[in-house]
Amino acid sequence: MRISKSGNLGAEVVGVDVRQLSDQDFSAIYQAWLDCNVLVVRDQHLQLADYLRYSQRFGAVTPHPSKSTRHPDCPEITVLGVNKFRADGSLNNDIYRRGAEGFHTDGSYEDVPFKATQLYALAIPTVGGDTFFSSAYSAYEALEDSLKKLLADKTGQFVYGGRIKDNALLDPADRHRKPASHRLIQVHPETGRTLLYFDQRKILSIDGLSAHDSDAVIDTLSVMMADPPNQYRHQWRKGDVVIWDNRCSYHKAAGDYPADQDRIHWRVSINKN
Ligand SMILES: O=C(O)CCC(=O)C(=O)O
Ligand SMILES: [Fe+2]
Repeated sequence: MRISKSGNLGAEVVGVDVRQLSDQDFSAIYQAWLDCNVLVVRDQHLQLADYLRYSQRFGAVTPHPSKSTRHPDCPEITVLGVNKFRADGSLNNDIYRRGAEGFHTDGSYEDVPFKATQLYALAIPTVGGDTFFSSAYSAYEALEDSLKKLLADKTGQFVYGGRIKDNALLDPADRHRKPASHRLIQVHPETGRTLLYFDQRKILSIDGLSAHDSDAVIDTLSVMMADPPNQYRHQWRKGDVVIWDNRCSYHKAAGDYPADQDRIHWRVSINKN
């Protein structure tokens, strides 16, 4: 097994079969993931059960709230990129551009957000379809001192769909959940590093500010998140298994590949334990 790190964001592992991974090699992978926030394992050949078993080494895997996109034989696995054309032949952007509407962190609408998300690439288009990542540690460091101070003790309210109610992938009965509350400046529980916890697509408001000031701060942070500092762009290959740390990174899909080609991933949400 060989692990190469590209700076402090993104690590690549080659020469390993995750179906047969020793505890020692898994520890090295886990540490590289903590160090680099995003970890890519190349060249895997996995069945549903293999993928689930490997994912569970990072923590408990739970079904995603979008029921319509769960794998029919395995609810813990969401399938990305299938059924992107409607019966009338039109392109369904909720599927095709899922995750492409801006940098975000997954599960901020949960009281305990997903620790990690992992994707396994089953089909990759010939062009486009990359995923962009960036570091929430770097975003914190890039904040003006006045904003670091203002946000130090603030919490935000987060809900699936956020201020614009972008929640078409949820069943109608699941669209009215209570927002979750999270501190905006956090210390990562495993690395001890300080980060900005923010998701422009899911945040509703910042507690303790007037509606005007809350919107103004959300707008300022959203401008930074349009092109956040310290990015890694992942160009997918079939067989890649990529895991990212939702506690300290943001990501977005490019959403730009030819729609007549397949881009299909198995996706899991990994919880704290
Ligand atoms: O398809 C991708 O590249 C990422 C989609 C996404 O945001 C997610 O799976 O959470
Ligand atoms: Fe996402």
